[in-house]
Amino acid sequence: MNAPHPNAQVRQQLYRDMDPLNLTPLWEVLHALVPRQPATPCAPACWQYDAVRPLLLRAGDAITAEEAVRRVLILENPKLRGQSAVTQSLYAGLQLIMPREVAPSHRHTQSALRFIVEGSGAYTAVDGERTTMRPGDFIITPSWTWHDHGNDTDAPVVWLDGLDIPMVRFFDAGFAENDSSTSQQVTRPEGTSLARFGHNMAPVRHESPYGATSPIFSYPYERSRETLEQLERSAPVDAWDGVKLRYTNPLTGGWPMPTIGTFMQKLPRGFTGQPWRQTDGAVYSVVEGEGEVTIASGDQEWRYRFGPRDHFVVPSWHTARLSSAAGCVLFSFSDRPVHQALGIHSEERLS
Ligand code: 1HN
Repeated sequence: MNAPHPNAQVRQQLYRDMDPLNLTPLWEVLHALVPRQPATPCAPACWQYDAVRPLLLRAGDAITAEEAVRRVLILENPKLRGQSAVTQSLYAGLQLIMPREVAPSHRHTQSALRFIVEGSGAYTAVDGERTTMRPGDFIITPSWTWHDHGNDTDAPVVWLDGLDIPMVRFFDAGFAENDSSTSQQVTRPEGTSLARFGHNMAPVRHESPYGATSPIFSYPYERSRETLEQLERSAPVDAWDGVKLRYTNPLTGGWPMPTIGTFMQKLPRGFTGQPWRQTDGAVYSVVEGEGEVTIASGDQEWRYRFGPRDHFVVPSWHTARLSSAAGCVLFSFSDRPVHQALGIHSEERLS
């Protein structure tokens, strides 16, 4: 044991005397405030769909979509239980909508993404336009737009919700409102937004209809998959990412959402990826195929084998590597747009 500092008692008395004035000494916490490198409290985690699905379907018996408003099982980071957070800045959940159900119309300042996991043919309506949901589609609900969901098919439909809930909570900037009707009125035929903005063209006299958010609110899987397949055949495969693309806002070339970056990648058959780490923690949804992710931090290591519809989270500044014997397709999202806007994004590609 070190001998106590000669001033230890003087200091303790000083701290006690300042405490009632809501004062505290920086020098006791400085090292934790500015760590030498990111020190997230988040842990890696994996949710296997085989384990989650029965619970989701039981939720389908236990509560209606209308009662629940949104029937969702939140994917909580094991080290952030009770905070409705998958990382410090992001929320993720799996939402179920049963045949003939409606999730009532509302709007909020939080932005949402939907990534369709199971079932085909449910719809989400955004600002008067419906979009049919198919597995692998990436769909956006821009901040403060009315949205409701419905399922006119005979099968349950499940999607991954990604929202910037913890971020908006951090900024104390959340507003929300319920619509006067359960399902909003349809004012435009399906596909109008994609036709206007999704073909490398744009209306001649347009304003960005959703501010910093993409005017396309559905990015169909068919197109993403075809693109990745073509690139796998015709372009070099990245040693870290396989074939990986980010989704874009066609009006700016930037991210589709101001707070959340989204990606889709294909790992070719037999891919053994190099390790990397980056400051933006990311959530992955497995679309097709199988593989393995290894995540390491300090002397700890996590290894998850994954298959279709499984979800996992790679926290900030954890070293990760992906491999796939059979080949696979992965969707992912992170808070990278915010890191970049603040000039604090950092990435290391290791080998
Ligand atoms: C929300 O509005 C949806 O619209 C899903 O489907 C998840 C989680 C927290 C707050 C609002 C939706 C949500 C949410």
